[in-house]
Amino acid sequence: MKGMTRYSIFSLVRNAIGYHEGWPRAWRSPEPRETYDVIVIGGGGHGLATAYYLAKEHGITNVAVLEKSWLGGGNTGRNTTIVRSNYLWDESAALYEKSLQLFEGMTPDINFNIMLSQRGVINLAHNLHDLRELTRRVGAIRLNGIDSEVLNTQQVKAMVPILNCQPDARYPVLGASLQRRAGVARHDAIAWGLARAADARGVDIIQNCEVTGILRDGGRVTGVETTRGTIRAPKVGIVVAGHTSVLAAMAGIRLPIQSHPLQAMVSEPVKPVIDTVVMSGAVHVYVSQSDRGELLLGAGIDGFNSYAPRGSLPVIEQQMAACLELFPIFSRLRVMRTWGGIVDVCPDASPIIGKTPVEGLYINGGWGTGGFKATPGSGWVFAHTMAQDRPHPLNEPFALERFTTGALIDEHGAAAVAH
Ligand code: FAD
Ligand code: PYC
Repeated sequence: MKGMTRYSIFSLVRNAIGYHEGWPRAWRSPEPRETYDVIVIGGGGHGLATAYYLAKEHGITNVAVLEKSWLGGGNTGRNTTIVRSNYLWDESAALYEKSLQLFEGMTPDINFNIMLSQRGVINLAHNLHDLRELTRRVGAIRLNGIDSEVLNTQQVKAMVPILNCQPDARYPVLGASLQRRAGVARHDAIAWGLARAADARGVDIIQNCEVTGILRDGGRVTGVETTRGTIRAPKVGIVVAGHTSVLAAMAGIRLPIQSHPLQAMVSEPVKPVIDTVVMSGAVHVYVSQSDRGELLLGAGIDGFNSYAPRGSLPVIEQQMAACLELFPIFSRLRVMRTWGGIVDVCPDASPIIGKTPVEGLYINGGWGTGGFKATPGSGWVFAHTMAQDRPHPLNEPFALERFTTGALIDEHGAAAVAH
């Protein structure tokens, strides 16, 4: 309470008993106009960040974000909130580091607390190969000026006392990599804060507006068909995560993307037991603890393709088995909820951000299991690409053409969660 004014205490009490009545809307709910300068399809974090940076960095405010359901109801609201920039290749390191830096300045920038908690992310090594690979990665990451370090078993145990570090464990812990600036951020806050900030700059955010067709005049895009009528624009960005290939197909473009379910779960809340994020790519489980005390657990993708945002029981079972090998102390915890999202996976586990063969049509997708951490960076480079009709140097390597030139950016290892 220290530092709170009498007004804010009064306001807190009044709102607590007043059913939140009379609160102003955080963003408007306008009817769609007939035309805009730019249409962004998809009201997840990446679409909202694109709209925000179009307005803020490029002065383009005649923008509509079209969302088929509610803001952040896709992967933005379903992910496990891990942010980090410990990627192997220079191209990825630069992009994800830009994003982490934008996250570091985002709360004051959009005047909304995104609850960035730089509690560190630990990636475990369970055998000598893991350890050598991880050590090589740490070297590459540091060469790009990004913080990363190798921990030995004792250092891991000191940071995560509840981790089973016995030498005879089924998955012995031989060491780990640590990025101290990595951590978690509140996913809903990022969607809501970006929506409010974009709206304040004049962007129209239109929910319950599904894009059902992409309009072309020869080789140019001219707008979209939606469940709320035709909306025209000379520039259209597709930012729809698991549905990227569906939307691209509406414009006659075939993408090398597959959509898979990715699941996560939370336990009942308990007192603080783990104050960092622990991931094991080899065992396929990762754990952090939420502000409410729940253990937040995730695994790899479900192997089958699907557009239904739920997964299968065997993946949950396998994930729980792995989790209990690493953290026997969790054996009596109850799982409260499980859910899934649909992730869009490229063959090289890197995203596609750039122009398409259709003039005025741009794609930002293929983030697979790891796009939350890229939210502001992705929006920032995509806004540049759409505003200037050419990629920013940071997203130039992530063009669609790489699948014909062969200049792939293979980040399967850095994905941390198999995809
Ligand atoms: P979304 O938030 O999915 O937004 C796309 C929007 O497009 C949706 O709201 C959807 O409704 C809308 N849309 C789709 N079709 C249409 C249409 N026809 N018309 C209009 N709108 C449409 N990444 C990390 O970095 N760290 C993590 O810890 C992490 N954990 C994850 C855990 C799980 C369980 C899942 C599922 C994903 C996780 N990810 C994580 C990945 C991350 O969530 C995504 O890569 C990222 O959120 C994608 O953001 P987005 O804005 O592109 O997508
Ligand atoms: O990319 O760090 C990540 C991640 C964690 C969980 C899912 N993706």
